[in-house]
Amino acid sequence: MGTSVESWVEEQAGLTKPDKIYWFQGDVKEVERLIETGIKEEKTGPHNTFTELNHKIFPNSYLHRSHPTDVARTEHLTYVCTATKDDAGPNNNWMDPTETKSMLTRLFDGCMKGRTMYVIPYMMGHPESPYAKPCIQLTDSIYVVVSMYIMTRAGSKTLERIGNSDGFVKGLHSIGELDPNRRYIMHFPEENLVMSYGSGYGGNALLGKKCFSLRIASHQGYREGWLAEHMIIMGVEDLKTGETFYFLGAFPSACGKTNLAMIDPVLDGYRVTTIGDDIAWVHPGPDGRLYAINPEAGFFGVAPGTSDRTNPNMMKTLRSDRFYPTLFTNTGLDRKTNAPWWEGLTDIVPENILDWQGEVWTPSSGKPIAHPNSRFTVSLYNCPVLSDEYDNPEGVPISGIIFGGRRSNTIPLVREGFDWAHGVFMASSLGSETTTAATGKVGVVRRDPMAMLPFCGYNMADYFRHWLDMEAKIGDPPKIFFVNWFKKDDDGSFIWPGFRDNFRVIKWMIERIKGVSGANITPIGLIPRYEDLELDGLDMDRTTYEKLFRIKKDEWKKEIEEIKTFYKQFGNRFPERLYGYLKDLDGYFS
Ligand code: GTP
Ligand code: SPV
Ligand code: MN
Repeated sequence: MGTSVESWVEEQAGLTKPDKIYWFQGDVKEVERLIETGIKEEKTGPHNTFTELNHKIFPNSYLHRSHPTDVARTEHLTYVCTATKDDAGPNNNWMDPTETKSMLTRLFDGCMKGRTMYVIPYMMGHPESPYAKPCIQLTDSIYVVVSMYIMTRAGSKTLERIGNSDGFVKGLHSIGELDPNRRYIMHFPEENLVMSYGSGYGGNALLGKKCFSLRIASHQGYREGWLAEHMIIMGVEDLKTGETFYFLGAFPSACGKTNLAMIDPVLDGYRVTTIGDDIAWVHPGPDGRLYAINPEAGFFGVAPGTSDRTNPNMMKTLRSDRFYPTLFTNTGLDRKTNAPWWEGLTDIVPENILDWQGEVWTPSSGKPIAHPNSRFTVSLYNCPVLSDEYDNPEGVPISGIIFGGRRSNTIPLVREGFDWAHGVFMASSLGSETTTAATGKVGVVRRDPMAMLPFCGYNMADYFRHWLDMEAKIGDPPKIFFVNWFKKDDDGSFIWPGFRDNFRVIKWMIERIKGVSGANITPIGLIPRYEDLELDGLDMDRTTYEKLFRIKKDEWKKEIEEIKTFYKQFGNRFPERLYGYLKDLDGYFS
């Protein structure tokens, strides 16, 4: 009799029928060999596993071109299969677990014939952390193995930790035929199991990321009294006093988390250090504060818009040669230098360039060069501002939580919640314009509470109650803020400069936490007065300030209606307390 891991792997191999089974050890020589194999893999159309890039420009880097229909998360093909539909809630697609399994059994049957099945043991979280979780992913994609090596703590050590227990999270993945009509990202939170078929894209295929660390883990957190969140973790050090304040920050996909997580402050006297850019596991600590860890070990970040001007620390991360390798997925390729290129990297487009599908690009084509959701996969250890606390198994104590969305209008640059519950209300009402991180229409406002709509593995009504109940478990709750970097002027341009200037807003938050800065009380929250914001070096007069903070009655009436419609879907299960805040707002604006 083998271990539970061995018997589970055997069972899945019996179903998928690979030619070979390969147990991933997790050493760098092995990864080099896998990349070599990937380079040689047969190219099917523009799809191609790895091409070596110019290591003088980006050390250890390789380009991956995905299947052209497999470039983003597919939320309509993503399901949470709990025993009852109500437990998944109106926020999730749902299918009966037994029916789903028989459908998936037919799909997975023999799907790895002629292929190798890779067994990836991995940890989410530092192995010594009380909050870390051991997992096993099975996959038939080398791109996924190499990505998991960068994004998680992967390798055979995890097998020792699991031993003969069956307390590990199971993930079965096959790229199948990469056919969008045969694509399913299926979650079984009651069994700590994910089955994903037909996609090789990050959020669909790296099962430690959104599938486990958010959907399954949020369900675990609900049962066990903690939170799994779509959040950055950053430290802000005041160089004068030596104090560090840790923040969590939640923004929907492609709305600025990576940028904020490693912001290079425009203001002197502060230093920001990064702990995570996408996922945080948050636990109430013994001292009554909230503690957060980043379960991941890498960044899977949006390439377009990333440059030395907007995000110098990410550019340094990509130029670091510390950790092998770095992947670029669906960027363009500068044929002269053999380096990746994307919109926003440089002002001038290189002359001899291939688009993300490997086609010669001409300005008259009107097509993008890099796919708008093209991404890089790079180790956290390459980040020049990685926090010393990143590897602290206990995590860091949180002083402030920031929520934000992408909104052309209505929502001001920043506001502070009156208290924890009001902060939870603001977060539960978060609306944001959709982006290319998920397939579907771009630029339409949808409610995306806590930036978790696509990732909450259970009924969001229960999730909101869980957030409200958290207050009683923490004596000293962090302040909650809500930001919008994306408000637009009548001519369609962003009013706020954003990026490194966002630090001006962070500074106000720190002063609020310390209790040394003022604010105006408004019906939608506490708002900085013009004089409360440090605007030195910015050409920003009171008129612009007005534009960023003006509360327009007609816009808010519309907002309130949209929030009401969203809340109503949850029926009686929805917490009354949040309706209370909405009623107050409604009363004020009507
Ligand atoms: P996921 O990885 O999808 O969860 O997204 P993310 O929230 O980490 O997104 P990211 O930071 O990569 O930002 C996505 C896009 O928003 C990029 O194109 C950025 O250039 C742009 N962006 C980030 N911060 C700002 C800002 O302050 N202002 C403006 N106008 N754009 C920004
Ligand atoms: C997101 O879409 O929020 C991402 C990218 O962070 S993925 O991991 O693909 O979900
Ligand atoms: Mn994300």
